[in-house]
Amino acid sequence: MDLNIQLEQYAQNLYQHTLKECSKEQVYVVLLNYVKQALEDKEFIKGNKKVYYFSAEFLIGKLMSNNLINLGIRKEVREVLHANGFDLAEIEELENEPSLGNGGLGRLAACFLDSIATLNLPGDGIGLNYHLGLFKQVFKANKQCEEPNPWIDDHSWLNRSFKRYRVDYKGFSLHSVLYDIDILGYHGNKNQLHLFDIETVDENLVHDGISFDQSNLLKNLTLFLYPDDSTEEGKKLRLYQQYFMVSNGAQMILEDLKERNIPLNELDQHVVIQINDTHPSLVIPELIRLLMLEGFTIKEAISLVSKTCAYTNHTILAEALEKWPMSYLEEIVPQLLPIIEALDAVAYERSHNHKVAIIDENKLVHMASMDIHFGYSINGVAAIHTDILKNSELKDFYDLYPNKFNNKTNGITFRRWLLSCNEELTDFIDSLIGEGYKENADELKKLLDFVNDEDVLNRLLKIKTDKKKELAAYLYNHEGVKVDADSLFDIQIKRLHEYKRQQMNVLYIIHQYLEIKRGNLPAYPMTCIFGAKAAPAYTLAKDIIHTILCLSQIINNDPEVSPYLKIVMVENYNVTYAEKLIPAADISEQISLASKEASGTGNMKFMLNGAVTLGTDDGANVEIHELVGDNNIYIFGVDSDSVIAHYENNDYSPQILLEQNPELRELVDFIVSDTLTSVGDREALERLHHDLTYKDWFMALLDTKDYIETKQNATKDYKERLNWAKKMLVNIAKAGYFSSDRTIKQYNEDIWKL
Ligand code: GPK
Repeated sequence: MDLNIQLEQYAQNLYQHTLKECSKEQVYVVLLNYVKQALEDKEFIKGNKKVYYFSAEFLIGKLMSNNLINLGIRKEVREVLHANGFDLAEIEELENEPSLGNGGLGRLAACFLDSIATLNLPGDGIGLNYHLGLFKQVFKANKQCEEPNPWIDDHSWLNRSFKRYRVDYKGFSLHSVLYDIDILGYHGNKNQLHLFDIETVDENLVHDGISFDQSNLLKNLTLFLYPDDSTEEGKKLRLYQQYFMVSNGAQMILEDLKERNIPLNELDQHVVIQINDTHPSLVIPELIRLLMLEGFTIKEAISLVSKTCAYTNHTILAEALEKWPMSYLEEIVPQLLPIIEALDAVAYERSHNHKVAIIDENKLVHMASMDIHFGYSINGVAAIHTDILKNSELKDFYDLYPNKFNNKTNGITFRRWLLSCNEELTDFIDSLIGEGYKENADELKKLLDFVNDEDVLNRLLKIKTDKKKELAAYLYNHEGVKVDADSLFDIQIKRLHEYKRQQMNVLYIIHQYLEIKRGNLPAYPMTCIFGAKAAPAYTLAKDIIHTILCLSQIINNDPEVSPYLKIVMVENYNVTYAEKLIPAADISEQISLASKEASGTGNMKFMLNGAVTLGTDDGANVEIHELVGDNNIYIFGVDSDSVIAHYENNDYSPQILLEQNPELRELVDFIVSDTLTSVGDREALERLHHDLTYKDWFMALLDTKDYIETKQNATKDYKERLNWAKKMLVNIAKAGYFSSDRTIKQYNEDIWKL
């Protein structure tokens, strides 16, 4: 039936209005109901074997635009709405962004769900339905404050399921409820994201920002993602959450097999569980426990589960490799302890090496160790990351199980990160090489035919400028800052972490500020944009945000400086913001300390949208560098082997660097200058200054000089507009490798075998 007539019917049924009479909010609900029905009418992807992607985070972003694209009706919907006086972009804007993730790991899970469905593979996500999400970031007095981020309302994509399970903790049980979100493949059928919850969560428990009574599980279990774990109670709450996720997921999987009359001893032939980082690792002992309840011996259960589970590692930072005290497990899930002890014994029998123990001498249970011993695959997320796992971080495990280790370089879904967020560029690419690249991303290479075509290069520049103008208008409305769309947009958006080195970017900005003050004007005016949330208990990360906000206040209000330099730190950076920022970027900042960024995925999104990378040879930057070649990327900094050697020899000293390098000292000292302390909190600024001077654990000062020089070169090159456009074109053309469709094909061929 005609789309217009159908939407009119929804408007009539819901509001007794014609479309034209509806408010924007009502039009959103009309569209939501229409699309939800269209999704309901789609078939589930079927198959003999299915992957379950277990993840604490699913950073799915708004879903309307992507569902319209995958249904193949976005343009048609736009026209119908337009004919009725509405702008689709404005309607899409009204959707709340689900706050179910934190950073790259959660966004990767979301891209993977999209690609799994697009490749017509049976695969569902398993996670939790956090009511208040991570947190909403607001800036007050140049500082990050945290507020709850409620995202669920009457009009969401969640579908209530009838499935319910009982999850036993020591002394009590919780009954779950389940919400499902349909995940539609591009022009295809659907899978689901299953989000478990309890019925009794009480959002009114929260007061003063995001604090709440952490003891009352019935009311708080699924309030927040990553509740504050600086207290013991908070740590335990995270354990309660993890067990809730995996027990529900495991029960659902076994129930499904039974319903399909599949004998449970064939588990591994019908199910793969992909464990996304260590948060879901307890699924291993839980599944073993459930199988034992079904009559399997522990030996049989271990063997089955070991053929079913696969683990992905996302970092070499020790802080993210979880270790749980046995005493917590005893207190919360005592039923798992004998199983974990048995697993520890098997691990020792196999290895005779305490370095790969599951339970260490301090009675800590190492989740990653359990995953590696009792999963059949362990993968890193970029080539260099997997190499570091094999050769240093997890070397003892690699020696034990060389065949389990494999690399799966991350990817991104082009549906969201090109088709949805940059329609202008998408249409232009369509006009040059056709639409084949939407199913087969490698075809983007055909763009290389146009690398000397001036018309094409000029069109590319024009599209970039248009996206920058759009962003500038948005920044003016939302951040109250006027930026010049003709300046170079330099963007660093990612979680705030010392290893990602936003503080090094700060030193660059200070350098530019001081130079401009001395009358040395830059080669090109620049707008430096940041977006980042800091973990609420991560003091130094918050100090870095504070410094950026203070700098922006000083610089943007200085008439001598602001024509050449502007600083914007956007509030509450999230997926929706990324979709506006990335298409408008000229330079993509990927400046982590070599060896520390497992992959990065923002780097891929920028590249696909024609930004040029300024980065270290770290994570997937290494593969980007190989693909685009030296001329189309700006690489600087010490390499990962040297960094690893510095840590091993313990020979890095920021103090010595500062003594030898007065220019560097001037930059660092500016952090505690009168200029900055006049607008900032002296204590916070001094803390950062002190850290950089005496500790600098992630060696920002080691690369600062090279970073500044390389960025100056990029700025100079940027002036040669056509030459720069060639770099943009090559980056887009070579981005095909980073489609998550490619990544998922490799997961399937090497690990899942669906
Ligand atoms: C890695 F360990 C973790 C974590 O807890 N959260 C997270 O977002 C990221 N990550 C890595 O930092 C990125 O380099 C990587 O691209 C991303 O996971 C996806 O693999």
